[in-house]
Amino acid sequence: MSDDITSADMAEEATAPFLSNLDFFILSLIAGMAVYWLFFKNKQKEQPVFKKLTVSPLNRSSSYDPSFINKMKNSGRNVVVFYGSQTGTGEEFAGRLAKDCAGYGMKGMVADPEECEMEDLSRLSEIEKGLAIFCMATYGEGDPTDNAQEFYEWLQTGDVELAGVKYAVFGLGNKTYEHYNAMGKYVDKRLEELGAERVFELGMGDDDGNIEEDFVTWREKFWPAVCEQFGVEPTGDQFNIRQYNLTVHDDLSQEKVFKGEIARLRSFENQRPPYDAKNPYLAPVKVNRELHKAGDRSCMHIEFDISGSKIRYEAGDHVAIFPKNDTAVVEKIGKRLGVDLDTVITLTNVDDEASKKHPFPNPCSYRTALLHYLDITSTPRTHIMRELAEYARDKDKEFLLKMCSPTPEGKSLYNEWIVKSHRTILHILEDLPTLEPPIDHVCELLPRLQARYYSISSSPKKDPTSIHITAVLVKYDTKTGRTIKGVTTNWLADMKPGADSTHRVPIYVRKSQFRLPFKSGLPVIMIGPGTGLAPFRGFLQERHFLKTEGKPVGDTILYFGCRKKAEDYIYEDELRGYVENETLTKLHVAFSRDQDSKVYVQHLLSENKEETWKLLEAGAHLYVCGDARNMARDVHETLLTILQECGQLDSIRAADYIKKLQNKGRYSCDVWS
Ligand SMILES: Cc1cc2nc3c(=O)[nH]c(=O)nc-3n(C[C@H](O)[C@H](O)[C@H](O)COP(=O)(O)OP(=O)(O)OC[C@H]3O[C@@H](n4cnc5c(N)ncnc54)[C@H](O)[C@@H]3O)c2cc1C
Ligand SMILES: NC(=O)c1ccc[n+]([C@@H]2O[C@H](COP(=O)([O-])OP(=O)(O)OC[C@H]3O[C@@H](n4cnc5c(N)ncnc54)[C@H](OP(=O)(O)O)[C@@H]3O)[C@@H](O)[C@H]2O)c1
Ligand SMILES: Cc1cc2nc3c(=O)[nH]c(=O)nc-3n(C[C@H](O)[C@H](O)[C@H](O)COP(=O)(O)O)c2cc1C
Ligand SMILES: *[C@@H]1O[C@H](CO)[C@@H](O)[C@H](O)[C@H]1NC(C)=O
Ligand SMILES: *[C@@H]1O[C@H](CO)[C@@H](O)[C@H](O)[C@H]1NC(C)=O
Ligand SMILES: *[C@@H]1O[C@H](CO)[C@@H](O)[C@H](O)[C@H]1NC(C)=O
Ligand SMILES: *[C@@H]1O[C@H](CO)[C@@H](O)[C@H](O)[C@H]1NC(C)=O
Ligand SMILES: CC(=O)N[C@H]1CO[C@H](CO)[C@@H](O)[C@@H]1O
Repeated sequence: MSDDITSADMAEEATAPFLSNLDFFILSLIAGMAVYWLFFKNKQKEQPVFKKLTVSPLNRSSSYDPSFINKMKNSGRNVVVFYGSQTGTGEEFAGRLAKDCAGYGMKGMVADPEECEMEDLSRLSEIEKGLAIFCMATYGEGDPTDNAQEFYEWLQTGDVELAGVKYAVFGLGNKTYEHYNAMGKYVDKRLEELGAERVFELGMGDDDGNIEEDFVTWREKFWPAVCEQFGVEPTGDQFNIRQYNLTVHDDLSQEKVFKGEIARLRSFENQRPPYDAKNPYLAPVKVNRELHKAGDRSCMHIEFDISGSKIRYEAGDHVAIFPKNDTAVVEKIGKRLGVDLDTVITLTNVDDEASKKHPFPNPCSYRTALLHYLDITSTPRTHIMRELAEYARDKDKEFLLKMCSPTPEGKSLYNEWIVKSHRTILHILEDLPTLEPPIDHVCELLPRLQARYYSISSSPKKDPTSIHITAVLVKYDTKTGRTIKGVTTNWLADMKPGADSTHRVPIYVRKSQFRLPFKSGLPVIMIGPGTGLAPFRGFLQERHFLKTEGKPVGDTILYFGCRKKAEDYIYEDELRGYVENETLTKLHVAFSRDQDSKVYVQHLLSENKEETWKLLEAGAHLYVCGDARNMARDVHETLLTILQECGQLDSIRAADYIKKLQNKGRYSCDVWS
C-alpha cells in the first residue's frame, strides 16, 4: 500500500486522526547505489543546458596570442589536442595524447577551444605533419561542454573550408544517456563535411563501462594509424616525461601562498561578487539537521546563508560545492611518503606555451594541494599507475606494469584490483610497500578535486537569503575491508551552524532548465523518490507562495518514494502540511520496503494512469528527479505504457508524444547517479 493523500480527503477527514486512514505499501528491498546525473530533457534552444559560466578572464601573459597556429609554429609543434571537458576527463586524455607525441618524434600541445581562434583550424595544413585531435565530452541532451560551446556553434554555422586538415576525434560519454556521445559523433562527422581528412576512426568512451579502457584501446590503434599516414615511427623513449618542474619556497610570505582559493589569491578573505566557478562564495551554514527518523543511513538538510552575497537563484537550480578532503587521509599520505606537508611549492609547466601554467593554484603547501585541489579518493586511472610503476621495485613494479599493460590480463587485473576494490592512491601506497614516488610527481598526476552539484531544495520566493540542499551521506565498505567516505557529504556532515569561518562552504549557483511552467495555472506532476524530492520542495514553496499571492495555481501532484515510512520519509510533516493547505493536490508515497514486494513511484503512477493522461492532455508539465540509472528509465517506460493504454497510441506514437513533451519543455529530468 501507499500513502495516497489528496486535499479533498484531508477535508473529509478533518476530525479523524490523520494517520489511521492511510494505507502503506509494505515491502523489502536492497538498494544498489550508483551515482549519476542529469539530462535536462526540455531544452529551450536559446539557453544551452550548461549555461556558459562567467569565468573571469585568465591573467594572460604578455605573449598571449589566441592564434594556436602561430603558437604551434613558434614552438615547432605539429599536433594540437583540443578538449571539450567539464569535469576534467577529456582534458586529461588530451594531455596524455599530447604527451604521447614525443614518442613518435612529433610535438604536441593541449589547447582549450574556448581560448583559441578556432577559425585558424583551416590553417593547420600550413604545418608540416599537422594534426588536430579532439577529445570531446557530451552533456545534457547531447550538448557540448561549457568550454566547447563556442566551437560547437562555429562548427554549425561555419562555412569554413577545412581541406587538407587532418584530424581524429575521441568522444567521451556515458551509455546511460539517451544522446550517447553525441558531441564526439557530431564533431567527427562535421569536420569531414567541412572537408577535413579523418586520419583515424572516431573513438567513443563510455563512462558507464570503463572509459579508461576505451580510451587506451582506441589510442593503441590510433598511433599506428598516425605512423602509417605521417611516415613517423615510435622512438621508444617516452616514459616519465614530467610535465611540471618543482620549485620549493623556503621563505615565501604567507600572503602569497594559496590556501584553498579556486583562482584568485586571498579571494576567501577578500570576497567580491559576482560568485561563480572561479570565485565561489564562502557561505555560512545556518542549519544542518538530520532528515531520517531512524535507520543507519543519514540524509542532511542544510541551509546556506547567502544574505549579503548578491547571489540569486531560482527553484530548480543547482548549487555547486567545493569540498575539502579528509585531513586524516592527507596526513596519512604525507606520512607514508615521508614529507613535510607544510613545504610550500610551485609546480610550473615545462612547456612555456601551455595555457595551463600550473596544475592547481600555486604556490601552496603540499597539505593545501592534497586537501583542496587534488582528488585523492577516486581510483587512479592506468596512466597514473604506469607512471607510479617507475617508483616501485621488484614484485610491486612487475605487478603495476602488468596492470597497465594493454593485454586482457592487464585490463582485468586493473579492474579487479583498482576499480572493483575501490583502491585510492592511499590504499595503493599502503598495499605496495616498495612504491616510493616523490610527492610532487603524485601531485602532478592526480586529477583535480571537482565541485559537486546539489539540486537546490528551496525557493527564493520563500526566502531569498538562503539556499537549502538535501543530501544523502555517502559511506560504504569496499572488498578490501576499508570504509570509503564520500568527500563532500562527509565534510558537510561536520559543518556546524554559526559564524565560525571554519564552518563555511565555498559555493556557487549553476542555472538549470528545470523550471516550473511560466503559467502557474498549468498542472504539474512531480516524480522524485529519495533525494529526488529536493527540487520539488523548492517547487512546492514556489507554488505555495504564488497561491498566497492570489495567482491561479494548477493541480500540483507529487510522487515520492522511500524505503520505510518510519525511517527515510523525509520532510513528511512539510508535505502533509502542503496537502492540508491545498498547495499539494495529491501526494502519492511509495514505501519500497514496508512489505514483501517492491512498490515504487512508477507503480503508483501506473495506478493513476487515467488521471496522469488527463492532466497531460490538459497541458501538465511533468518532472522527474533523482536516480538516473534505474528510476528515471523505469518511469520513462511507465509513461510510454500509460500513453499507449490511455491515449490509444501505438508505441511509435507514444514515443513521439513524449518527444513533443520534451521539446515543448513539458517533460524535464534532473537526474544523477
Ligand atoms: C545535477 C546533480 C544534482 C545532484 N543533486 C543531488 C542532491 O540533491 N542530493 C544529493 O544527495 N546528491 C545530489 N547529487 C549527487 C552529488 O553531487 C554527489 O555526487 C554526492 O553527494 C556524493 O558526493 P561525495 O563527494 O560525498 O562522494 P564522492 O567522494 O564523490 O564519492 C562518491 C563515489 O562513491 C561511489 N559510491 C557511492 N556509493 C557507493 C557504494 N555503495 N558502493 C560503491 N561505490 C559507491 C560513487 O560511484 C561515486 O563515485 C547530484 C548530482 C548532480 C550531478
Ligand atoms: N547506483 C544505483 O543503482 C542507485 C540507485 C538509487 C540511488 N542511487 C544513489 O544513491 C544515493 C542515495 O539515493 P537516495 O537516498 O536518493 O535514494 P534511495 O533512498 O536509495 O531510494 C529512494 C527510493 O527509490 C527506490 N527505488 C530503487 N530503485 C528504483 C527504481 N528503479 N525505480 C523507482 N524507485 C526505485 C528505493 O527503493 P529500494 O531501495 O527499496 O529498492 C527507495 O524506496 C544517491 O546518490 C543516488 O543517486 C544509486
Ligand atoms: C550531467 C551529465 C550529463 C551527461 N550527459 C551525457 C549525454 O547526454 N550523453 C553522453 O554520452 N554522456 C553524457 N554524460 C557523460 C559524460 O560525457 C562523461 O562522464 C564524460 O566522461 C565527462 O567528461 P569530462 O570529465 O571531460 O567532462 C553526462 C555526464 C553528466 C555528469
Ligand atoms: C596579472 O599578472 C600581472 C603580471 O604577472 C600581475 O601584476 C597582476 O597582478 C595579475 N593580475 C591578476 C588579477 O592576477
Ligand atoms: C556514468 O554512469 C554510471 C552509471 O550510471 C555511473 O556510475 C558513473 O559515475 C557515470 N559517470 C559519470 C562521470 O557521471
Ligand atoms: C621550470 O621550467 C620553466 C619553464 O620551462 C623554466 O623557466 C624554469 O627555469 C624551470 N625551473 C627549474 C627549477 O628547472
Ligand atoms: C502550508 O504548508 C506549508 C508546509 O507545511 C507551510 O510551510 C505553510 O506555512 C502552510 N501555509 C499556510 C497558509 O498554512
Ligand atoms: C570528508 C571528511 O572525512 N572530512 C574530514 C576532514 O577533516 C576533518 C578533521 O580531521 C574531519 O573531521 C572530517 O571528517
